[in-house]
Amino acid sequence: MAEQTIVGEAVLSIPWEDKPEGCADVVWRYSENPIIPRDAIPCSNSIFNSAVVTFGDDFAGVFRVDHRTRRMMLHTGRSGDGIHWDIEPEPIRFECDIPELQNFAYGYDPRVCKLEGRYYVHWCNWYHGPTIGIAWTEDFKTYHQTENALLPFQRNGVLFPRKINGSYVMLNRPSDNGHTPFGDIFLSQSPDLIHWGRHRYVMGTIGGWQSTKVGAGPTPIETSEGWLMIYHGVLTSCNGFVYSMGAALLDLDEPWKVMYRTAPYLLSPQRLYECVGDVPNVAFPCAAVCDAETGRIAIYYGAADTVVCLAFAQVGELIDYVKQNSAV
Ligand code: BMA
Repeated sequence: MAEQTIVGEAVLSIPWEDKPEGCADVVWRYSENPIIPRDAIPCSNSIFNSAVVTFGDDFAGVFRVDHRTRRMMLHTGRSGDGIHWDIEPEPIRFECDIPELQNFAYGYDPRVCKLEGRYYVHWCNWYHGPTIGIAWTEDFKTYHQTENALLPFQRNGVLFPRKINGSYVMLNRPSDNGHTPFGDIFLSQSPDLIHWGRHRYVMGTIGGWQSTKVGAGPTPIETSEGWLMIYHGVLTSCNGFVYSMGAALLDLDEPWKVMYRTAPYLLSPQRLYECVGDVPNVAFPCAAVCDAETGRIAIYYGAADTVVCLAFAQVGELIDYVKQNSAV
């Protein structure tokens, strides 16, 4: 095994499947994909772009469920193995004492970050346009919603799992009110998870599969080589947007500094469940569970805006690949 290591906890129960014989990919798909079908609960039109973390000896998560009304809602899910999930039939009702934010209109593309003993949920939250909503929970039963992090229009808010140089840090992606045809990744810093500033540019589009826009995916993974940021990149084809997955290594102390990023994609929509659905040709990563002991990474991604899928990587192999196939 390569010597690059994950800084974090051991998760011996991580979902895992060895790379198939003869597979040349650095990120490979779970053979039983999709792991969550679109109709897993009675109200769901689709379940995708969802966030998963370890919770005690088990797993918990916040799932994007587009209802049959086509309202975008967030639901709690629980799992013993990270693969088979029980999604609650009722959406999350956030506790919130801020009158202006109590009227939850929609939420989508959640991320969950374990930070200082709490689980912070952040998602694309409507407040006169899409912005980044934040709530925390300790039990995945009661969720305490706090201030939106930023002004509209924003998507893909992604918290780092610890303070860096005394500040909380969040990646974000300024956007517009629609199906944004542009988008670079920025980073904002906060003393208290309420007030955000000291904004920094992280990275933008560079061509090919990442030529229209880019956005951060799972909680960045701390490694011996820097923060491993898995992200999505978008290409505009004559049939519309194509969402693929790549990765970058960010400086540990100044994470707006990109050291390496993948010129080729790591995974692009090629399987039927990624190419056919409510929005074809989408692979959209939102979460990763990592085992510091073995270097295993399990990536959760939404496919075709319809279902939830799993893919796997080995940290050493992934970091070597990012370094050797980089265009910054
Ligand atoms: C983005 C977001 C994602 C979605 C993607 C493709 O703007 O809305 O939730 O997966 O478009 O439709």
